[in-house]
Amino acid sequence: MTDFSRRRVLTGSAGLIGAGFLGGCDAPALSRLATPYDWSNGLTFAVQRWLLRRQPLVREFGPEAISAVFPTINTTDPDAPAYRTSKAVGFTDWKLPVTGLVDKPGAFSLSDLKAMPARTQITLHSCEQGWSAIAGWTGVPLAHLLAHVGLKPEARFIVMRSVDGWWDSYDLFDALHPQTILAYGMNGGDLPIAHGAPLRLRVERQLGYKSLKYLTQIEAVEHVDGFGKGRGSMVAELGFPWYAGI
Ligand SMILES: Nc1nc2c(c(=O)[nH]1)N[C@H]1C(S)=C(S)[C@@H](COP(=O)(O)O)O[C@H]1N2
Ligand SMILES: [Mo]
Repeated sequence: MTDFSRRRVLTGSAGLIGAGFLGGCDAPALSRLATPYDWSNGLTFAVQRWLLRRQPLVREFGPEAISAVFPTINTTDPDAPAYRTSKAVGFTDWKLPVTGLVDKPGAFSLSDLKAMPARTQITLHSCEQGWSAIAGWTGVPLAHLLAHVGLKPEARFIVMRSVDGWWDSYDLFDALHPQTILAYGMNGGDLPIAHGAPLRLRVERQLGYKSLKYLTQIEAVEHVDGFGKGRGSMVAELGFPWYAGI
């Protein structure tokens, strides 16, 4: 990008903020502007949303680009008793509740999800801990599941929970992106336990930590203030930003 166009982008986004974009938005990334870091994070968030306003796809690779080794990190085999029982029967008893601000709340088995339209994408995963790797992911677009249960107009964030206590929230900008999928397959096979079986999120425009593994629940909400300490995610309570855009 030239200096000129960079300046135009920044001026444009400042205008956007000035016009009330910031004031009218309660995304956790924008709601706490206590420190210079919060301000710069809020600006990055606004610029990213503005640059990607037409929701372009992230780069997808051919099968030859798939990494020979894709690291596994943090939780790799949850020890929750309910998880172990379900794992022992190949997750045939597993169900994903979808609740909150939806017209038809429901609970979906793995075969329910596999019967829905599937998307396969070979993408680059970048972990905040300093590594990246390419893999192919297969799953149902979150937008499809949300349309299936009927998102109510008041819904503005999607809160997800995992069996190991991780939880996070996503604005609809990320939740409805075509490459945001609930993945049950990896590199042509079943999703391995270490990578989040039976179901993990892939949210491709965010760093690795936003792609929750071992999903247990999806809830549509209007505000995220009421969850935990009101910071929008478990990792935000540990000091990472709620928003991790790349
Ligand atoms: N539930 C849960 N989700 C998680 C994590 C975790 O420990 N628990 N680790 C996160 C981080 S930091 C990264 S980089 C990716 C790692 O996914 P992988 O183990 O498949 O490489 O999962 C993310 N999602
Ligand atoms: Mo990560």
